[in-house]
Amino acid sequence: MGYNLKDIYNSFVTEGSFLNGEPFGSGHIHDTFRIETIEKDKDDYILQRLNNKIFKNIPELQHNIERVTVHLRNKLRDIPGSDIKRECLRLIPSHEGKSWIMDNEGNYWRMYIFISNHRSYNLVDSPDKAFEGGKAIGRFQAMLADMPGGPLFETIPWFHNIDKRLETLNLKITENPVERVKSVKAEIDQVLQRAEEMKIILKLGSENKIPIRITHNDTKFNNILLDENDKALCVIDLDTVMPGFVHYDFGDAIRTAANTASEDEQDLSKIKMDINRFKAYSEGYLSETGDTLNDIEKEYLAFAPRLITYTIAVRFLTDFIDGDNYFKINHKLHNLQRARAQLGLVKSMEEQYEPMRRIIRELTEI
Ligand code: ADP
Ligand code: GN1
Ligand code: MG
Repeated sequence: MGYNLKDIYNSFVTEGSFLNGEPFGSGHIHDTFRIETIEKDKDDYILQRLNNKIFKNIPELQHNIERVTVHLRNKLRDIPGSDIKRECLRLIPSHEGKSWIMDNEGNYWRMYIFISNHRSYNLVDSPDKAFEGGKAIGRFQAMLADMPGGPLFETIPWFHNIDKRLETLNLKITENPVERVKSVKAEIDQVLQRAEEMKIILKLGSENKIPIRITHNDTKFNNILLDENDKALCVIDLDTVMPGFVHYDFGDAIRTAANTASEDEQDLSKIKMDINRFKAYSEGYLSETGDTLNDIEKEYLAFAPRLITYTIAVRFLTDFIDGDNYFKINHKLHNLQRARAQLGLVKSMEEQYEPMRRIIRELTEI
């Protein structure tokens, strides 16, 4: 991937001069680079080659992010003491006035200011950090609740729709494109056994018992940056901000913030959901959103981590069966390893479902 990062960088309106660019972070979707500038008093940048196999309409995707970040910045301006540059992503315009460019090879690129002095965690090691994550996502949802201008574009249709995800899994099992189905019979069984109970959130939605709101839809913990004191700083990775149920964000954050092991842990005995971190995240989240959620939304928060962890397991397994076309992988069995780890986490959540429900009931007084 010999991209000419300097030329690409110079297509955007920047303050500092290009010093160097290195791969950065551990996202599974885009190619992300940190650009350092020569002048020490100028910002660094994050430059991303966008994955347009996954996101089919980059101009609409970018338009969503423009709308969301403008709205968040307007909100932050009204809050005394806000550090607007670090609490909200800022897109850098190109010389043509767009928030993205296309290079000569047809790659799409965008650039943000690098959020300085942040901390990013793939693994969370304390209830305090989980609490801060909950506050960050709760505040993010609350600030977007009154965004003007009609619904956001759906950047990936049916993103968390478990019916559609299972349909795709079944299709890939039938197609068996790379002859891997036989090797994953046990995992397929574990998925299919649970399929029926996972439909509940969609059912509540279709009965209008839970509303569609603006949600982030990719709240894994490394998409929530903390500051140098480990306090909530900024929610990033806004590609999937679109209409959704609050359960998707709550569930995905617990999947990562309360897991005692990494997302792809090979030793399944290490994987547990830590109930203290579950409680802390819930406290942080509800401190920002408690007043806005209806009783049914609150009641089903305890179920949400099971649904989203299961959904991600289905997606990893589907990608494995499909020959690894979606998620970036580090080795041949990576998606299978991830699917197994996520199924292990689902089991741990099932075992602790009653305490999870009790915690939510106590915190919400429903
Ligand atoms: P992906 O969809 O591939 O996960 P992200 O937008 O989440 O892409 O970016 C990947 C990583 O780059 C993030 O996890 C984070 O570590 C880092 N990152 C992204 N944007 C910024 C930013 N504006 N400032 C600092 N770090 C960032
Ligand atoms: C991807 O973009 P990233 O790495 O933050 C994925 C999420 C999955 C996650 C699993 C657009 O998130 O849905 O939950 O990997 N994002 C997209 O780690 O598919
Ligand atoms: Mg990310």
